[in-house]
Amino acid sequence: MRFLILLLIQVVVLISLFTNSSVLAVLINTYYPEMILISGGTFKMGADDSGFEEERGAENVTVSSFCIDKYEVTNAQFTEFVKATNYVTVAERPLSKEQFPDLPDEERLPGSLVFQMPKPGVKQVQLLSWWHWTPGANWQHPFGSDSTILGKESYPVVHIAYQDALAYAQWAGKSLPTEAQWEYAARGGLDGATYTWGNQYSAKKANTWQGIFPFFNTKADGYVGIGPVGSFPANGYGLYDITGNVWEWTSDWFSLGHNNKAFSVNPTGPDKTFDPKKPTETALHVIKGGSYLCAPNYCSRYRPAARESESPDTGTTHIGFRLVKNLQR
Ligand SMILES: [Ca+2]
Repeated sequence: MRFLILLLIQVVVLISLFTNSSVLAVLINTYYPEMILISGGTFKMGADDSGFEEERGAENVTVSSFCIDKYEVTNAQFTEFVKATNYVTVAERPLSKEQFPDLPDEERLPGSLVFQMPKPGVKQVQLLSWWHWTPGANWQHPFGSDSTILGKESYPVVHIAYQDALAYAQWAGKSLPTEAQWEYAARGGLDGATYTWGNQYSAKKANTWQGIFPFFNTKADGYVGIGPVGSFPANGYGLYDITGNVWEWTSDWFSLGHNNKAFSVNPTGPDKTFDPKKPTETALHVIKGGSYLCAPNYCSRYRPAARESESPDTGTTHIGFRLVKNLQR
């Protein structure tokens, strides 16, 4: 049945190329109500004036029409996947002796990195010292074994490593977005704008950090941590939390800038990864959108052009994902 629906959609995609896409939109809305049909087009990918080297070399990029999830994948959706497949996430597996030969056994326990605000009164901390390896932290226990997602079914799932997101995508019959698909969708038709909603920062448009990161959060946007998906206004294409709340995996390898994408159609990223901030890492994927931990005084990555590299085996309390459905093969 699923195959027939997909076949039907592809036939309609072909017809739509010559007529109009309203039939396709109705079909998508019927069979994939959790997704939005994004009409393909050309946009300026990246930002030359943001002050971040990795975003430079903004170039025209074209993407074909595709569908993308309206929301970040939620705890409820991930629960369905795990119930159906008995999948065990990376954070729930012990660290192997082969990969980490020097670690003592007690440090091989399953776990993940959890953000912790410095203690009150602390005014200076080392960079990244707010991340704490926490045994027992995983998608079902985001802050360690004593924490729970009960009552947080509509929150985005977190502590998701790249291969966890891929496994979910395979089960759902969808794909991780390329960086180009993600950024085109995130811009919501506002080509060249700094934010998904325009050019002025607003605490009311996305779940970000207000106050001085990492020391205090004024909660001006209503949330100190992650919030239920859809708590902030949608962008121009009807996508919620595409910036802020949690970072989202893309399928591209990370490298600096965009010059390799000039005038390209449906780019899938460079052949290999390189991030001068992490010179020994050879496999880093692009994550997009920033999170509830992004503050104006720190990383400001709640922008469609913003990008960061992440190791595929790293989840943390602020990385999740959303998926696409490609309409053309
Ligand atoms: Ca997000």
